[in-house]
Amino acid sequence: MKTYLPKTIVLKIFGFSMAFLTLTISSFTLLLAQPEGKEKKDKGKGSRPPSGLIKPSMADTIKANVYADNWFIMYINGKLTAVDSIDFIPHNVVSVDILPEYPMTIAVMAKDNADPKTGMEYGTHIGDGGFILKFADGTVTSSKWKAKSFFKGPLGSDTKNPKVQHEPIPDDWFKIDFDDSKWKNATEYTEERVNPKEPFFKADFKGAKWIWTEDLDLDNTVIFRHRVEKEGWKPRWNTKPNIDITGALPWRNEK
Ligand SMILES: [Ca+2]
Ligand SMILES: [Ca+2]
Repeated sequence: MKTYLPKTIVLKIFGFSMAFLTLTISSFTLLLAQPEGKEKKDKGKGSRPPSGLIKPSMADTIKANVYADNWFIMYINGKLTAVDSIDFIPHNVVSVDILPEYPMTIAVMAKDNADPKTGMEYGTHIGDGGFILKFADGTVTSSKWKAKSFFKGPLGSDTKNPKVQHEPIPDDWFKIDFDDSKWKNATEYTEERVNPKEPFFKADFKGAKWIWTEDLDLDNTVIFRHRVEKEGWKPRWNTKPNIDITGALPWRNEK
């Protein structure tokens, strides 16, 4: 016995198969076309710099860990780089990525928590300072740093009749060419003396020394400066920022 499918059914099956095949081919073509289209779009956005330009990458950056009792502001090569995000307590570690360029001039203003009129905190308490820093390039605080106090008090530790001494802070204290040659070297202190709080022990400060002036208690505003040399160093990158920050730092308008 011979069996056959009616002509209409055969046509329908054939038509369906053809439609399925066309759909498959067009999907495949679309899939192939997509990466090319995306690539073209990215190129249009200018992800690739003009030839000859080399941008720094995250691999060129280093980690900077800083801890101040109680507050600091840090400039590197004359540029504002980090500010302690918490003025007073809790004591915190500020950890930021920096793009190092050598020679590197580091300028830090550190402040103990002290009333400008009495030099004391919590009424009649004499608080102490302390500063420590470590960069992943091996830069650490030590007595090789320069240190100078600009606010001392209460003079003679006299808490009954407190007197203070302020010295004007030079406008250009953070600049690369500021002359600190007559400043004394910083004094190193032990960890026990400064008594840092928990966050200090969670960050890498290995090899760094606690520093301040020779008076950890009465000197309340201290500026530290240090220059890191790296002979023969050249940046791997050749791009420079075109950023004007005069409006962002109104107290620092360049003349
Ligand atoms: Ca103090
Ligand atoms: Ca303090």
